[in-house]
Amino acid sequence: MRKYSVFALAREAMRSHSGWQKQWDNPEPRTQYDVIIIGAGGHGLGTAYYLAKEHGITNVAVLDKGWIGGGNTGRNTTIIRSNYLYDESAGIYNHAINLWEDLSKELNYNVMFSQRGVMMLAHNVHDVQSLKRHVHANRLNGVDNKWITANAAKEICPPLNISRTSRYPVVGAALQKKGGTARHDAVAWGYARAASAMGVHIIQNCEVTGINRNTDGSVSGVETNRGTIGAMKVGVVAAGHTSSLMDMAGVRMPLESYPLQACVSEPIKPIIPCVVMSNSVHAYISQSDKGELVIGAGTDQYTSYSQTGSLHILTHTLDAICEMFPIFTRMKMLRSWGGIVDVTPDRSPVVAKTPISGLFVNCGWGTGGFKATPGSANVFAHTIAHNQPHKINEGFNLERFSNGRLIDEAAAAAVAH
Ligand code: FAD
Ligand code: PYC
Repeated sequence: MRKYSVFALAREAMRSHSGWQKQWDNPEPRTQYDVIIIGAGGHGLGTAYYLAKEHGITNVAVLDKGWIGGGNTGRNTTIIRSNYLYDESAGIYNHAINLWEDLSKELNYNVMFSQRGVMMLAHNVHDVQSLKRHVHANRLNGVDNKWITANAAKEICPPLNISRTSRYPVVGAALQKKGGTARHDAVAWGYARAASAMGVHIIQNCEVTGINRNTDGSVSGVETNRGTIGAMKVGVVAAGHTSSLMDMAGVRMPLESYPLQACVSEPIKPIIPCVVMSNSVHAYISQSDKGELVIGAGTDQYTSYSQTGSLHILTHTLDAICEMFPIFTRMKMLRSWGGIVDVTPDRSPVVAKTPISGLFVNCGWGTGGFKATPGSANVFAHTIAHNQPHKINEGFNLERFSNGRLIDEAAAAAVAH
């Protein structure tokens, strides 16, 4: 089943861009930076880019234990939408969509943002109520989303089976037309190239093994497999690994890490014109520009740092996809893979200061942080530069887990999380 390694292909592709590779391929770390970002995924690289571009802070290093975009940024299924229930979420995900719309131009790098629409299927009365509630809440927040009938869903996406006798009958759907997809690794490469051009150091194969503190408790830098590196401020943006990194600074995080997996089929001619998600059966599908059907499963039901999901979870997803799209029953899987996502108790992220002076954290995006990449990076850079949150990420703080001001988005994704 795991026939090709997507990461070997990604590495190969990066090597072939040797001109850019030279710019970010392991510069010697300086002894002192203004800001160190731990994690060269889209959120970390984007943060460095906005620190340099919007706040004039260029003495920045982005450290990664592997290679850029080798974490969840290069492993996700690229769905972008902002149809979340609560005001805080509408704020941050819509901020992201607005930035996505200009990102290719801004970075001079084609991130292949495609607003092909995201359709969320309702299969029963509960789904109808929940999705209609989201539609109403979204419209009040200026987020586009509308309710459509099963026939309208079929008109938009002809391979969808809407027979009343199917195992998961479709009784309607919510459609966010501004939602869609982008090319995941292009986002990391685009931010990396642009940040590097402004003087940011991007240091791969550099694992952070400790977070150092001054005698007054504030952050003084990090320990790495390439030695001690000093910094006035440190931002942890290491999805899936946040708890162990924050533990190095003595901060206990309200997070659990789970494997999340996906797969693609062999490539075929264009057949799925939008993203189709089913919250009830935990399956979703879209088609990449290369023609592969991109299919995602739910999280495993146990915590783990393994970057492989359990086979029965993927099997369930493929069963559900074949029920909803019988036309795909004889398709062949090309490859499958997994990532590790970290999940908070209310399924919303933390983009915030921490109790340690100079230490900031961006985590807890769970199964849904790709869509947020530009928005999250933009407000995290603001938070680091100003030592206080941007209005958009004020609610995504750590204090909410003690004062109870939770942002409960547990029903927001079509992914078991
Ligand atoms: P990452 O890209 O994971 O980057 C973190 C980096 O930190 C990694 O490169 C890692 O090597 C590095 N790191 C970790 N520990 C250390 C250390 N000690 N020292 C140095 N570096 C370290 N979201 C969506 O919105 N839509 C989707 O369709 C979607 N589908 C998904 C499907 C799958 C299968 C998975 C796994 C996730 C999916 N997500 C999706 C979630 C999304 O991928 C993540 O929320 C997002 O990519 C997180 O980006 P990041 O930059 O924070 O983290
Ligand atoms: O948040 O839309 C999402 C998503 C889809 C797949 C994984 N996450």
